[in-house]
Amino acid sequence: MKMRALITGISGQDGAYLAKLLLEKGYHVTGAVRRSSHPETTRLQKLGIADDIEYVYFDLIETNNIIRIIRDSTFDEIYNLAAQSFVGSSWEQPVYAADVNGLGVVRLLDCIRTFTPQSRFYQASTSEMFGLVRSTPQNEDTPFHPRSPYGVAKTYGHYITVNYRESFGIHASSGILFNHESPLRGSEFVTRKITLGLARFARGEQVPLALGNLDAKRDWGFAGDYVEGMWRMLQQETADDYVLATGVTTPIRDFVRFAAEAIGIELEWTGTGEAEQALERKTGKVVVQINPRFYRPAEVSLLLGDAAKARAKLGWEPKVGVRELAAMMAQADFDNWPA
Ligand code: NAP
Ligand code: F7E
Repeated sequence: MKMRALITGISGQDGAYLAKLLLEKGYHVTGAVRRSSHPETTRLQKLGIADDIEYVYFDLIETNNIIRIIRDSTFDEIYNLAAQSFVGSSWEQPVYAADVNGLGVVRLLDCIRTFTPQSRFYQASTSEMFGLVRSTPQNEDTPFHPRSPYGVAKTYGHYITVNYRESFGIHASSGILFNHESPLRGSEFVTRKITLGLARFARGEQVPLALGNLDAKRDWGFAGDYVEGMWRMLQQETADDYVLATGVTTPIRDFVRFAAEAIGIELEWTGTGEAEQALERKTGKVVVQINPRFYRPAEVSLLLGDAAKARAKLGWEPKVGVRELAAMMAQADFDNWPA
């Protein structure tokens, strides 16, 4: 009998990589997608797996819909990757973020408790819960101090996952994942915004790329490595919580430099604060400029993860470092331009 997995958020970056991994392992994969006038399977098509998945319409806001899906099938593993995942817009739609990223988790968990308590559950938690970090590096014992409606909602999602594990014995694990990226990353996240902007510049449309806070530091890994960690969590005899991270932190400015170098753009930085710019050394043209519109009401300035527990208990290791990641993304956008 094939193992059966349900992936919510399958149309997103992680959903696509996880679906590919599970299909390679011989799983039957059910993909939960939101109905839309234009069904979103672009990423699954890019990985060549769109036709290998059974789709069900799903929305984390609609309890009855979740009940029917969980009641009518038996899933060995349920991966809850669905979320309003863009931190920036969570200040614009804070109630929606709370509903989907917070209450959505308990809607799903309570259906599992009622209809299929033997299913194993993965919750997509986040380093954004550490927010205004209390200590560095951050691990499973670091206290949370989320800085955005997104982070606050995800913190509820994390604790309700722990609570259903402790209350009802559900095999529910929470993966506290630091930023992970890929050529399939959404275009509003800073890494992909950078690689798309640089590809556009390199291809001759020399429009400056407008960014916000270049001093923020992130621990960036490759999404393909991180979905392997999700799967490993659900293969453990006992459910638990794990940090997945590379243990290297990099300012946004350096990610710009790594990506630019990979496609042959040499940069020279000038100015400070809102006047900071990156010029192409060869031509003096402006490649990057600052637009305060992209500053956040409250910033997460530094994230640096300690994944020692995942290394020891899951045997998980990230394989792709930040320079290689930036080069992979920049090259893909350069090769595929116009996107
Ligand atoms: P993503 O590309 O933005 O994908 C999010 C997915 O959630 C999409 O499939 C989206 O569907 C779906 N979704 C949004 N609202 C929904 C709703 N109300 N009901 C059902 N589905 C909904 O995000 P990602 O980068 O793959 O991240 C996957 C998960 O990991 C998210 O929960 C995110 O918060 C979390 N996470 C991500 C990172 C990271 O660095 N990537 C780090 C830590 C945690 P549509 O295609 O219809 O919009
Ligand atoms: O921002 C700064 C911005 O939007 C990273 C999500 O997957 O990872 C992601 O959240 C940093 C921030 O990701 C721009 O201020 C500067 O400090 O790429 P981001 P994020 O907010 O870290 C976590 C772990 C998740 O869980 C989330 O789902 O970059 N920044 N200039 C900018 N950010 C954006 N988006 N755009 C800019 O122009």
